[in-house]
Amino acid sequence: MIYTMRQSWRWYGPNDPVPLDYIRQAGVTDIVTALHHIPNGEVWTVEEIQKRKDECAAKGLVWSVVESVPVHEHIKTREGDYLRYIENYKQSIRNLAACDIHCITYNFMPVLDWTRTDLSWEMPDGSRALRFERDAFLAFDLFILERPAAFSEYTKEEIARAEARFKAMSPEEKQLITRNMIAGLPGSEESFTLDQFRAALDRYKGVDAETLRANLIFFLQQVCPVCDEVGSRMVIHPDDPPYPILGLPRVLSTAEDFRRLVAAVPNPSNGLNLCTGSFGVRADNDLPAMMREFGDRVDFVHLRATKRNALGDFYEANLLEGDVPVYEMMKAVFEVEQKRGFRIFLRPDHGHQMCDDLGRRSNPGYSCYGRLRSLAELRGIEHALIAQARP
Ligand code: DNO
Repeated sequence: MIYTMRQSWRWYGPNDPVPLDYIRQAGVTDIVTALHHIPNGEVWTVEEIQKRKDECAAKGLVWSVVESVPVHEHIKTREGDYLRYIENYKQSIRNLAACDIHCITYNFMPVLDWTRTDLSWEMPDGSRALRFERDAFLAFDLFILERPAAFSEYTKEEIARAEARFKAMSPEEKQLITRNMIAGLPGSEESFTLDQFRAALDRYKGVDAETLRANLIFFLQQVCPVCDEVGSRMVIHPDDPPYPILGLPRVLSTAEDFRRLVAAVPNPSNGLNLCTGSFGVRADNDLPAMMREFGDRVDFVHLRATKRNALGDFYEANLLEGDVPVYEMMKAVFEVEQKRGFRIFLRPDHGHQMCDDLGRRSNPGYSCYGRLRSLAELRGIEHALIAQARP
C-alpha cells in the first residue's frame, strides 16, 4: 500500500467567495475550515460543528482539519480569564473529536496572525501576489504607528530608508498599508483601529520570548492530555514572518523552537503544522530536514513558496519558483507517510490572484485559480513519486 497526501483545501465557510462546489471540482477530498462566527475563547458546540460538517458532507467533502481554534490573547499573556478560556478550549477539542475532527491547527503569535504589507503585488505576468516589504513595514511601524521603542530597535540606515519610503507614500498608500497591517488578514479573527492596536501591543510589554514560551508550554500541558484521551492532535502553525516584529516576542520560528516545545511537552498530541511558506522565509530553516525530523508529529502541511531578497523583503512566488525546495519537500512528506503508514493532510496555500479571479472579490491569498495551479503541480510531483515507489 502506498500512502498519499490527503488533498485538502481551506474554505472560510459560507461567506467564502470560493464555494464548496468549486472545491469539489478541484478534486480534493478534505476541507480545512473553522467556525469563524464564534468569538475567540468561546466553546465550539457539537451542534455548530456538526452543522458545518453536514454542509461539507452534502457536497461530498469531509471537514477533517480545523484551521484554527484561535488561542485567546489572555492565554498567550496568562492574564485575566485565561483559565476559563483554556477550559473552553478543552471542551472544543472534545466536541470536535465527538464529530470526528482530530486535527486542530493553532498559532501562538501575539496580537497579529500573519502579516503582509502588500496584498496585491503585481507579478511580471500580471497576476497578483502577497508581499512583505521591509522598508514599508518599518515606515508603518515608525511613522504611522509611531511606536516609541521602534526607534531604538532599528539601525540609523534602516530608519533613514523607512523615512524616505514613508515620504514617498501617497495618502492612499498610507491608508492601505495601515489597513493591511491592522484590519486582520483572512483567518486572523481580530482587527483593530490604530489606538486599539497600540493598546494590544502594550499588553505584551512585560512578556518576553521566554515568558511567551512558558505560556505556550503551560497551555499545551493543559490541552494535550485531553487530545491524547480523544485521539486528537494540536498542530502549531509557525510564526509568519518567522522573526520578531513590532517588538513582539516569537517562539515558533525555527526547528529549534519546535524541538524545545516537544522536549517540554512530549505528549504525542503535541504536533506541527509544517508551513513551508512561513518557515521558508528563513534561509536557516532546512524544510525537508524538518519534515524528516518532526515527521511523526506533522499531520498537516501547507505548501507554498516564498522568495526573499537581501533586504529582508519576501513575496509569494509561483510554487516551483521560490526559495522552497518543493520537490525535496514533497519527497520528504512522501517518505514520512510510508514510514508512518499515515496520509498527511496537505493543502495548497496562498495562490496568486490570476485569470478571472483578478476581477473578483477574494480572500487575499485564497482565490481559486492560483491554488488550483499549485495543487496541480503538487499532484504532478506526487504522481511521479508514486510511480518511482512502485516495485
Ligand atoms: C494564513 C494562515 C494562518 C494560519 C494560522 C494558524 O494564511 O496560514 O492564518 O491559519 O496562523 O493558526
